[in-house]
Amino acid sequence: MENAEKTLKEKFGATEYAKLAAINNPELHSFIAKYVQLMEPQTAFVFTGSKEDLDHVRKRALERGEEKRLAIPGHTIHFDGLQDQGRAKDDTQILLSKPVDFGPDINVMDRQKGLGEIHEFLKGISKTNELYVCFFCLGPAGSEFAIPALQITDSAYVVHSESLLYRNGYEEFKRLGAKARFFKFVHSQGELEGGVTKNISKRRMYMDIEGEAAYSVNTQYAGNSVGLKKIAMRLAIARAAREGWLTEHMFVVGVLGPGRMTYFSGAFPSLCGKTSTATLECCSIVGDDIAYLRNKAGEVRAVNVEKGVFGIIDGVNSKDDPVLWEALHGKNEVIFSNVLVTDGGGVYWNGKDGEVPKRGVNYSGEWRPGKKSADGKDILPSHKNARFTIDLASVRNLDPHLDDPKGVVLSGIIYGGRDASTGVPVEEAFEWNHGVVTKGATLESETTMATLGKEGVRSFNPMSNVDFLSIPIGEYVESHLKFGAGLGKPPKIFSVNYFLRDAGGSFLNGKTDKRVWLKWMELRTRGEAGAVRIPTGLIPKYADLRRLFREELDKEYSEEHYAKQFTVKIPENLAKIERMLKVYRENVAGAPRAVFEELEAQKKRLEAARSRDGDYVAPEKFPDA
Ligand code: SPV
Ligand code: MN
Repeated sequence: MENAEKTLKEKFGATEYAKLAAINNPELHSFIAKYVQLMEPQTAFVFTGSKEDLDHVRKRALERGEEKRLAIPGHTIHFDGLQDQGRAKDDTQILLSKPVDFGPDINVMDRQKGLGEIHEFLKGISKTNELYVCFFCLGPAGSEFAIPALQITDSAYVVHSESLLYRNGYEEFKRLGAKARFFKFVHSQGELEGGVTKNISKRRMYMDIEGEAAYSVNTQYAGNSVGLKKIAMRLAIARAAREGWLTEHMFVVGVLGPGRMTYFSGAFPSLCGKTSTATLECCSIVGDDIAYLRNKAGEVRAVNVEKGVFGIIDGVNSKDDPVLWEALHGKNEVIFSNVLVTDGGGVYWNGKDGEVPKRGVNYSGEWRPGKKSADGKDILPSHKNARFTIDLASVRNLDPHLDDPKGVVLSGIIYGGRDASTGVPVEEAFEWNHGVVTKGATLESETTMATLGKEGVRSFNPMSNVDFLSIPIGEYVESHLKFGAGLGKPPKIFSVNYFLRDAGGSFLNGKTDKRVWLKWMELRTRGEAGAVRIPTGLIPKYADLRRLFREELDKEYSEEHYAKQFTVKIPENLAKIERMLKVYRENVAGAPRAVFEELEAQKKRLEAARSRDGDYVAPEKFPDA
């Protein structure tokens, strides 16, 4: 221990060491000492979240070329390397002493081997960088939900981003001292070339579940580097499973009903409309990406793990996303990433209002319309996974309960994916288990550019959370069923599908129709709207939607359009059930029985409807619920 203190004093110097000494936690001190010794930074800095500390980090990010100033004061641009534009699944591993098969698409590796490899990579990696030791808190500080988090990183951009995205945890660490059950994140961007990570072939993200620690090296893209975001989710999912609560890839929003606010959470895969739903004008936003859910006296209470947004910028425009548009043009801080920077420090992204600029600089370097990549593909002005980072304080529909230590009571949980062919635009599950299985555990979505690899491939993504699972899929689904069994007042479960297309490939919905679906779900949670009972769940009645389309969007919604959107597609639904039965039978060890029971029952209902009315059945053929 004395050795640890000696190392810390030497490496940090008196001023910085004093900040560490204020936290009475020997485990914390020796962990930090271990990594400053191993990573050999030029200098070391302790980030407490004070104004001075923040100024230091902002300045460093500019000096190091990790960020550049834009025309609007407080706005900066960060570029990730060409090969570093999304989460890298192939370089990500869950480390376990006794590796088991988690199910499709999740990499699991021997813990000792993984720790050995990553520590080898970390040796001397920060020689030309400053190392930052930072204290944050996942969830509202001082609450039952809170998890203190230590971030060690040599990237000022990571610290800057985390200062916008997470609550300060320095006071929490001081208060808890040696009692803190904290998560630990170690990151290095590695050697830089032109401001971006050079050794991409040595990129690794390893999550040590047993040690509640995670390591990420030779990457800058925030989904790989910002420890508190998706890396922390792996640690939190495992902790939650042990303790009987849930860590979910969900927004949390209040939906305004007549004279009241009703809270929902929603799980969508990346790039499927999660942030744009959470920032709708008719919503009061608590969070857009990650939620912790706990059973409190039989109700589900949820908090936002974060306090900021690292959101998709592609397609954001003033008409469809007025709340985001304002936040991206205001006096508040914004870190843009991987958009096009125009002459004079303006920014442009795909789908922004106005003309496409004639030139600029983006993640590929100098850019002009028509620019092609080495393999002959068009390079768009901004990457499809280009993003913005803001503090939620800068959005005008921020919910007053963001920092409520008790969280908000959820009345509904929504699952949504990118599904061109099968699901209806909105549907309520019959009850909890039916919803968990047919809407959550069997969610399929087309892949997007949020992860490296091919776009548009239909893939199995239980609860939109498969990328972040740190327990086997079967166990994870079981944890949802168990969680529901303990609830006296379970939230209703819904699905939405914003991406349904007609036979010609055109979308069957407008971008803002989601407001109507939300309002309908709000009424359902209060027992104030009827429904039609179809084999897969409960759907809206035409008359309710016609009224809501008028009220919300001033749009005439025809019965013909309703019939098109809500026709039950029996062959597509049956095919999906077969795919899911196969996956759960063959690829998911220990799948709960309820999965098979719910799917078989749904199959029977669909087959009965088909023998009565054929393959494609209009909603009018089904009875009111
Ligand atoms: C997502 O891809 O789901 C995100 C951004 O929210 S990332 O940090 O890359 O996970
Ligand atoms: Mn996300």
